Amino acid sequence: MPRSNRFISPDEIASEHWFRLATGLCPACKMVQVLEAPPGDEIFTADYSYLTSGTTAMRGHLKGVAQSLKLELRGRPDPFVVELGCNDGAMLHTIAEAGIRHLGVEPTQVHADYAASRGVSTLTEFFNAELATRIRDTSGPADIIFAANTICEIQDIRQVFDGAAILLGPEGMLIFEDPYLGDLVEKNAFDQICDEHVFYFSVHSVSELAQRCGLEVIDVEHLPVGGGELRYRLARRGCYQTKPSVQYHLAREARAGLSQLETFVAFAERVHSIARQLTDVLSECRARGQRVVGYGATMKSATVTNFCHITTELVEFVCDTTPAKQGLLTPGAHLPVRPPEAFADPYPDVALMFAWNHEAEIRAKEQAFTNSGGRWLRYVPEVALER
Ligand code: DWN
Repeated sequence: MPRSNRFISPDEIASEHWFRLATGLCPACKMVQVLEAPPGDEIFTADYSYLTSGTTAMRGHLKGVAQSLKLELRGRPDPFVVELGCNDGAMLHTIAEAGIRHLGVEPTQVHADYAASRGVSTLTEFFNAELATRIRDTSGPADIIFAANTICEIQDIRQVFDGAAILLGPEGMLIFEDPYLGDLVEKNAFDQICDEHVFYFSVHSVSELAQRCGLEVIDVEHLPVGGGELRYRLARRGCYQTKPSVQYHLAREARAGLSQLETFVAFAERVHSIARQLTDVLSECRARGQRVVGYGATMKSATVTNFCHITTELVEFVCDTTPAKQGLLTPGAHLPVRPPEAFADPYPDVALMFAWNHEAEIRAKEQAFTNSGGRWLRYVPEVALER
């Protein structure tokens, strides 16, 4: 597979980096993870393209996170919030505006600079135990460490949890949200599997990891963002009473067999069937002379287009609102990425919904496409071409 967020120009095709995308289940701690992935400093380079504020859904979600953290910190003397992977400051700028002491740890320079322009204090570094010690020595312990779609992307994950145990105050909390293994399996969302997502967390695997670092999961919340995520709330062992949500999700995971290899063997079989069906439907559309365009050059679409061998023979191009992706080619499959205006110029017959986790927003925005007879083609949770 290619790197899922490396959109390239034609002259970069020959030097494109490929790696073996395979996942494994740890028999001991039940963590699901990729077996090989490029190191973080080769993924989160200075021009890393993903912008948290790039979609309405994520902007709104992270504003809500900031508002709830402000409420949680109300009444505390001089609280200190640290965000790991603050990206363009989509969450922290609200905390900064409220005058709450904060720090955004963001290794991608272009995003850290943009966050700083929004009044966010940033450090352009990767978080680890050494940096945690430095932050604590200079700024004191953190009341809250927050991360969204970040911790699952850090290979040396012990460094993150050990760092959190160093940086958090006695009653401090580590709150993070990442794509949920339960949703991935239930929705057949195989496109969530890619180089950036090193770990596919469950409450079981996060609890095991937390225990090894002197922390424990005290609450869990299921979120609709990103195709289905869990928000984990961790604290020092014994500091807080554990909420019923933890046992609820552990029981749910046991029923779903999320710790058994058989579950993932069956998942793989479903994915192969979806891949066959998707390429069959696309080939039939093209055989009938219909135009097919991709909607949303998502990171997730790199796995779909390369696993299903989707070329420009099947999908003409992909439209996307992200300026940094436009005019480039998608990773591996090399589908041209064009601005959103190209979608209606003229409308295709079929639109392949790569950004399925934003479907409601997209369908509302593209009502004219549907009204003109355009049809949406989905592949999550199964292949479905509208009638
Ligand atoms: O884990 C991650 C998730 C949170 O976001 C990151 N490592 C990378 C990224 O994954 P993704 O690219 O699959 O995320 P999205 O938010 O599903 O990507 C949406 C893409 O679709 C963006 O490139 C923007 C585009 N888009 C569009 O062109 N028109 C999105 C909407 C809603 C639209 O109307």
